[in-house]
Amino acid sequence: MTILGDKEYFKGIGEIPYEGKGSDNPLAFKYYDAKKVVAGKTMAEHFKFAVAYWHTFCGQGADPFGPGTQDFEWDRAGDPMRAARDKADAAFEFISKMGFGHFCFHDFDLVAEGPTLAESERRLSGIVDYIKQKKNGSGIELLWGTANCFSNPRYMNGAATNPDFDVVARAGAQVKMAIDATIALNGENYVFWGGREGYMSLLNTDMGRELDHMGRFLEMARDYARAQGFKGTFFIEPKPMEPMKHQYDFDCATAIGFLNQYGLQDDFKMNIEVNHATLAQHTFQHEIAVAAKAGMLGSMDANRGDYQNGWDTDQFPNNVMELTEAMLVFLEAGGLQGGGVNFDAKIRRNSTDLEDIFHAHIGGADTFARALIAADAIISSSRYAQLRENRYASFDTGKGRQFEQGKLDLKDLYDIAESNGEIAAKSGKQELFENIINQYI
Ligand code: XUL
Ligand code: CO
Repeated sequence: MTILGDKEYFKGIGEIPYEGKGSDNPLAFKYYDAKKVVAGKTMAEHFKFAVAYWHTFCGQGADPFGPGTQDFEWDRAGDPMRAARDKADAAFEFISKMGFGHFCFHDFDLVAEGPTLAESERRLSGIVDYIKQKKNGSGIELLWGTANCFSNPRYMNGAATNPDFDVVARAGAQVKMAIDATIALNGENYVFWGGREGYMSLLNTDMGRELDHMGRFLEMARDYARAQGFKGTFFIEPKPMEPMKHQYDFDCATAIGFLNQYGLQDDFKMNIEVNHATLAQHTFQHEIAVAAKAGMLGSMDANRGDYQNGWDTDQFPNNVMELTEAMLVFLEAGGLQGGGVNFDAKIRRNSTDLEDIFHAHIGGADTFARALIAADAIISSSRYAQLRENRYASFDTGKGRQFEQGKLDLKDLYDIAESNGEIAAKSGKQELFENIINQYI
């Protein structure tokens, strides 16, 4: 089997070349040069760009007000296995033409869920065998797999946190099968996004019990995967709301606290999504910084929200300024631990051409690349790092140093304050910092 299936889906579009910022070719990278070394690693190594199966090959542009608008050829076969193979052919053709090395999936992105658990498992193992052959020698790897435990109506009250044990067991079966599929495809990581793990109303919810169930469920999943020889990292993908009013993995700080409480901190890290950070009233770089501080900066779901509305619009990244700020934290943290940058983003409903999918991913990769180059230059050539360090200079010597070393007590602080008298104002210089970012973009 070749990367291209029997049929070419993206006709007239070849491999996307890097042509540099002077190029006017809409089907070329202007900044993303996979082999270019920035801060000691190639761009391909820094990012490990992944294509999200669900948005790119399953979504058809439906919104709450109307059905899909995107009628793509791989979606037309009636038979579920035929349709799944067509989709895999289209996926591998697209990923290889983009020159990316990874993809991510939910179990039932690969193939439609069957009417019974046994039939679903039969379908899943059939398509996993097919994709395994396609992967062979292609250079395309699975960044992570996950289970969709939120779309089926059975999960309307949650999956691992459902008040009905039978639903929890069903979710467990699904996660087991998704872990099996991930391992069979040599997946590098496994993700949990708790879409319906939360509540709509606390009136009918025993939150403490649900959190305990979630902790136990994740422990079981980890133990099962490890027993099967899975060496990768598990990621929690925080999101504060949508579909639930309140989700338990609200943001990185909440999810990290949860992992520590349930003894899961050595096997799990964060998968941070830009639009989820925004919904939690955080910036993306805030979430990266929180995860990095805990040693849990695992992976990223790249996208962006919309400033004029408050939901998860999953648009492709295009804001260089914001992403440069994020890349500063990313580089200073030493990059991602095991994960990569997954484009959890979709073309707009009225983008209905096949080439729109290419434009979207090219733009996303170029924005990341441009931000990385700028952030690296800021760290290595500007006064940014020094200016920030200077703000903390009073902790480098004398009493400040003793404070950091734990050598002072509260009475010592009192004595120091008393002898100091009034303190002179020291500017935070935010505008200067902002100007430095602008200068290097
Ligand atoms: C939903 C979302 C998911 C996860 C995987 O907002 O981001 O697609 O990335 O389940
Ligand atoms: Co996501």
